[in-house]
Amino acid sequence: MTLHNPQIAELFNRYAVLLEIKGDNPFRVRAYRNAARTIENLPRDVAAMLGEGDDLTELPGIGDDLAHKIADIVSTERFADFEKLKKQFPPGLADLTEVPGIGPKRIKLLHQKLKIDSLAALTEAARKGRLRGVPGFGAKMEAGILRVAEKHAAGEKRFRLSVAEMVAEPYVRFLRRIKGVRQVTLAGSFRRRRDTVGDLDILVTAVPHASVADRFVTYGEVSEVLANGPTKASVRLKSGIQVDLRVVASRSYGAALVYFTGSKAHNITLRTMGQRRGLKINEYGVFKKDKWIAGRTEKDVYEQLGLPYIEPELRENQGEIEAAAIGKLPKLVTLADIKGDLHAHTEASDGSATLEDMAHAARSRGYEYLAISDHSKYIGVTHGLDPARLAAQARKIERLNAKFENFRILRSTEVDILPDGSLALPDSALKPLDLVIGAVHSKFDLSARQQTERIIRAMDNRYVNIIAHPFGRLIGEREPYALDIERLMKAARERGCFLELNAQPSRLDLSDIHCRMAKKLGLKLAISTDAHTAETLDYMRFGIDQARRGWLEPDDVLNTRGLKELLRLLKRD
Ligand code: DGT
Ligand code: CA
Ligand code: CA
Repeated sequence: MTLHNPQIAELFNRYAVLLEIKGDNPFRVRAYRNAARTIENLPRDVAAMLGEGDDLTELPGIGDDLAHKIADIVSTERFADFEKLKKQFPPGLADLTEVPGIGPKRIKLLHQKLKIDSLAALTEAARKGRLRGVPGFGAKMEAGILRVAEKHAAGEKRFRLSVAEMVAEPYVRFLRRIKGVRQVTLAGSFRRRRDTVGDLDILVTAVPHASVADRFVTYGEVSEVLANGPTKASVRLKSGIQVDLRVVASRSYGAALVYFTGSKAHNITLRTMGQRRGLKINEYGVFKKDKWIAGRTEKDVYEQLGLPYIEPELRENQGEIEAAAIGKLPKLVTLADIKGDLHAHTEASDGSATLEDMAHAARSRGYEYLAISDHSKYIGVTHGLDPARLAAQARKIERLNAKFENFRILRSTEVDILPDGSLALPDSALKPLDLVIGAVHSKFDLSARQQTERIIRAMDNRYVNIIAHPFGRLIGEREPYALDIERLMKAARERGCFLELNAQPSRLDLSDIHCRMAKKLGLKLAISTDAHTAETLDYMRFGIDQARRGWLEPDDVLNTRGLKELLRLLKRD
């Protein structure tokens, strides 16, 4: 299994772009885009699903034809239709879509007006200011193009945490099966749960002479061996991710784990603290006058510095060591603290599960409530609900709720915030709901002041409770839009509104830094999955990861409250 979900999704997206440039049937174009989105958001690797005989046509937007194509791509490692279509165009043309904001129409325009047919040509034109004359290409677009070019030049590519997980888990299983191996632990930014990782760092303890590194480089997914020594190795996988391995003895496990979990800045501060106590700290242990005194567990290492254990998510040298020293570490929120999910979709709009299935899935996760927040009817939104459909859904929810004990579906909507800050649904449609989520899905290019005021205006509506994915970023695809987040947070707090930490691994919006800002400002956040399928209610854990990185405690999170208290907190005025 070689091509993973993100790569298959990318192939489909690029294919859709070429189809569109060619002027192919718009339904076909949309079908490939939808399929790309489905695959991208799957919680499991599609290659693994095929391996287990799963029927892909059960996935939303995947019919017989697409299911065959996916199976083909997985088994042949190439997308034949795409290769064929590509031959009709200059070779670099589809790469142009990597630039945020550049779609088929603009590519066509660039090609016709300036004969631009590759990223290199585009960069060159941007540098020389030749794009200025082309309609729709302002200074902002120019800056975006140059940013993408820089990233390419630096070979800098980071991978979403969820993608890294899909790649890492089978590798870890492979390593666990090697004879003589004891522990296998993922360290680095992966363990600190950063939203993206640059590479994977795997720490292994093993009996002496277990030849772990030699086996490590034989893994089927390896495309290139970068280094291979007795206790260290590095490889690049076919997915493009680099993986570093370190093998240590058991008595160094804790010290090595501290070292390779990082962050580097956290480690440097620890080492400096150690020096003041006459201790040397490295990946092999804590040493006093060259004598090993600790290193078996992480707790032992921190203890030598007079510190309690510090959770990996906090290890960014952002005050966690100082907080630990005075016994003021936060008691971080955990998945077990979450009492419900406040943002989910059903087949009524663009989700794929029924209301009943979503409720069942939420109950089986031990939740007390689930908000069903299908999209409002608005241009560009597929199957958005108008007031009549929303009211009908609310009645259906009430009938279902009558059957539940200790569980409730909350009537909600994800209503579009229009460019002027008004909402896509009238107040009369919002009033009967249990909670209203406002979201921006259009006009991303407003100035920070305009965008902030647009959202504040939406919160001026007394029925609005939560602002979804406040920055609108899509990790690796779309930059966050300009926003005065501190002003927005203060405005939310004043109005009794909340902001969302959207737990989709492609969003994670608000980010860790903004979680911390919200906590400092005394604004509670909702951690919500925005699930479009029953399975992806499990994305909650990705939201929890970022909340923990943002120092959030249960009290800082809206949906750690039981139903009664939640409804009280949602009341405005
Ligand atoms: P990444 O891969 O860019 O997402 O971030 P990390 O934190 O995983 O960084 P990476 O893979 O370069 O190194 C893994 C850990 O190893 C890092 O978090 C701390 C440790 N480390 C790496 N280089 C150094 C160093 O020069 N000094 C110290 N103290 N630690 C280092
Ligand atoms: Ca790393
Ligand atoms: Ca590394």
